[in-house]
Amino acid sequence: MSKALQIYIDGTLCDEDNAKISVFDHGLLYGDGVFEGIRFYCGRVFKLKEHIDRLYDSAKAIQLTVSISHEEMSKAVMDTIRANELKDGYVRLLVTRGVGSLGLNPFLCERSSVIIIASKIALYDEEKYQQGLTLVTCSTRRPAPAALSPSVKSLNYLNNIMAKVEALNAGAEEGVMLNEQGFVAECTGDNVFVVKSGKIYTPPVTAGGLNGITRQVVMQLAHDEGFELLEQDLTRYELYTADEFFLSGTAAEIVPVAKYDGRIIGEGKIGPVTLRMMEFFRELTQTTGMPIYE
Ligand code: PXG
Repeated sequence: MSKALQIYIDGTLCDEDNAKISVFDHGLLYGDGVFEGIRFYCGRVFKLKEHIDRLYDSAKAIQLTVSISHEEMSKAVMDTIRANELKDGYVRLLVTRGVGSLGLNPFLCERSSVIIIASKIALYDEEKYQQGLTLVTCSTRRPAPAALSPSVKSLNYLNNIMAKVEALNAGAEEGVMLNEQGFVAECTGDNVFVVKSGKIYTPPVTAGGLNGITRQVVMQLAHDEGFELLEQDLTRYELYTADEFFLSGTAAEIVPVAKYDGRIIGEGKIGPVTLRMMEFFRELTQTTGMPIYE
């Protein structure tokens, strides 16, 4: 039997069986809260500062006061990984609105709660990283920024989950989500990139996707390696006719797409630019990040 995970809740580490929160927490009642998914590799946390900064930005945007500082949050993440004696894995960091009453008013919640889970994650089967994913377009659209900013990484993921359900029902691994105008926004938990005639394209954040940290890493790598990368509105046409198509995300890392809405992408196998980006990304994750055990 594997050892019980040590879960961080508001400054205390406890066994997973005892890691419990109130049924009156507005994170549960209303999806009122924010989260991050962070990876660590070879005993180093990848892009920790970027994730913590985005968490606090999400919190600020929904007027949620995080009870601890950025530095305390970083330390809590490190402590939780150490308590679980992990070197490679995935951290789920949540800040919930906290315990309140039955009623929407978030200001009746006394104190937000911080929950940190350090564990493992595998989104897609290993062979998909060689063969590529099958994608479909979802009819579920990303909400307009005026409804709910897609930049807020909130605990309310029902929009993305409904899109994922559509993709799975269609026998695909992932779904492409469009915005209200019909431009490509992102996938249900990953950002989208295509390659055409040697240039890399990705939708701008204003198209309705999250400004993924892996997305930013891909953009930086592309720049460093001399690729031309353009942020521009994309339609399904540009995805269908791409030479290569790949997704980026903390959980997914970089994963190629082989088939989309029945169309074979490029030659139907992992393309040279995607392969290079995967290699560069791997190199970066193995050699950078905040050391956990020093
Ligand atoms: N878009 C959305 C909607 C996301 O939730 C990304 C893009 C990629 O962003 P990062 O910063 O990770 O490169 C995300 C984050 C999952 C899962 O289980 C996915 C994410 C987070 C947590 C869980 O699929 N993706």
